Amino acid sequence: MEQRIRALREQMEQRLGQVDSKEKLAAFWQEYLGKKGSIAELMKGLGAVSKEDRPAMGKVINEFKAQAEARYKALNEKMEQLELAARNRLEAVDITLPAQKRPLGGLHPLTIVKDEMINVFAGMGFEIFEGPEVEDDDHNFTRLNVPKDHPSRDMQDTFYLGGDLLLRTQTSGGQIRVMDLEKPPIKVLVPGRVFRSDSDATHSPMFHQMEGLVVDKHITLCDLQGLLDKFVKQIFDADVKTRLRPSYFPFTEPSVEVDVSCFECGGKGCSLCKHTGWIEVLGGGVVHPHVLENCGIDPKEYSGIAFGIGIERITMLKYGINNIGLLFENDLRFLKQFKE
Ligand code: 2NM
Repeated sequence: MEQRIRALREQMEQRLGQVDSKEKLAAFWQEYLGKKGSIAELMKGLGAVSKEDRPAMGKVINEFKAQAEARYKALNEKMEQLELAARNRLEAVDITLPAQKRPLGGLHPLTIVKDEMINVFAGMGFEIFEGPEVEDDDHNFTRLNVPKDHPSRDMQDTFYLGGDLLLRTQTSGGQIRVMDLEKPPIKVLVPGRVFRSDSDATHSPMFHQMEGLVVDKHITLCDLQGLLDKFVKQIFDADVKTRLRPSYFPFTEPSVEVDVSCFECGGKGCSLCKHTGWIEVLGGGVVHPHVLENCGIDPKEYSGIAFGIGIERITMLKYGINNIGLLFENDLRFLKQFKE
């Protein structure tokens, strides 16, 4: 029996070298330490050994068992370490890899230009006020010196909502509200969406306007000219000139149309300025005394200037956009060109 044990122990040491997986290690355990394994078999065989030899033999078998268990334990630990190392390799995260770039949106060209315009006027001390898009007839027309059934109401095709309500055709109702709330000096800018039943390459039924109002003592048309001259120089080009042409609005008297010298050709004449050297950019005038009166401001003491600028128009001129529809279609191929 001793010989057999020695042979088994040698065989076991050889077998150890071949164990390179958890499965093979489990088979190793079964073979030597399992219920039907070699060591259990040897234990059974002890019965056939003589009484005198039995304790010594049992000791040798136990030594074998302890050795097998120690070998198994060591291998199992080594196997677990290898497994952990393999898993760490597989799950490793390279924190030096650059992060995946996600597509990021940009500002709409109308927003870019609106912000630029607000910055210019804020620099001149204007405050920003916003009025409602759904206006009443009183704020949109009557108190702006456009009485009921007056033909100038036909100048803009209005979307009526029934009753006294309508979609504002300009933001001037906002200025009326400011004059109701505050006494002069007033210096306010009212940006917002306006609505007119009009649609072609340069007109959209919804567009954006920015109106301004200054009311104080001794305000004149000169102040308007100076203010708007500074505005166009900052928005277009420091070299552009302005010119005022007489015009008509019911809420201003005198009323003017403001042109800038063509920033494309410098005034020589080109397709942008239709060979006139000048481009119309906005309208304004001296606030009609009736409008001030309608807001409880004494026109003998105070005077005002007001202007209205179409944000789409300025945007189209600045970026050479020839169709207003492009500003509302939200085609990414168009919008991407304005990403900073
Ligand atoms: C324009 C042109 C001329 C204007 C007038 C007023 C108010 F409320 F003060 F009477 N707000 N806006 C005005 C005047 C607007 O847009 C082309």
